[in-house]
Amino acid sequence: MEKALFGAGCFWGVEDFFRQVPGVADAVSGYAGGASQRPTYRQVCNGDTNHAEVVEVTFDPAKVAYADLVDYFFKMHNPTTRNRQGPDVGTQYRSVIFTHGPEQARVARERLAAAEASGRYKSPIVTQLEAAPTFWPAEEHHQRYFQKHGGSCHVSFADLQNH
Ligand code: MHO
Repeated sequence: MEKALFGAGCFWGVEDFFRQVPGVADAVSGYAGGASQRPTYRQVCNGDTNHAEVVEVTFDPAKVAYADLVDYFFKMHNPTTRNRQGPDVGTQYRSVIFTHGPEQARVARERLAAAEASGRYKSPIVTQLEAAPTFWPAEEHHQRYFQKHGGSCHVSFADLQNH
């Protein structure tokens, strides 16, 4: 199993999306990229810590390639709005790929360039690529949030298949 770490806005929707991708064993909502240890949702929401809402994806590389996950990442959110995803505004909603090692970094750079070249977006991609820092899992009530409560905030995996 390998891990991928993505920030693409509100983690409820990012987690829900990646759980549905074949080859993904687990997706956990959490925080990364800020200054403090063991941040809470409230601290991250206030924007004081500079953590991003992120999702740690555990996947079987024999079933789904990291490059495919990165392609899904670009398609399931808007990578052209800086520190904003739809109605959610703030640095915690930034578009970011935290990479584990040079090979993931190379693939992420390459797929970002391909997304940019696709002509899919009207504005330049602002997604940040950074080496993965510590991942802090979010509080239990933020895990599987949409399974527990219903709702959505990103394109669904099913809808993406029909495009
Ligand atoms: N607009 C969303 C953001 C939640 S997300 C976990 C809400 O507060 O309902 O940041």
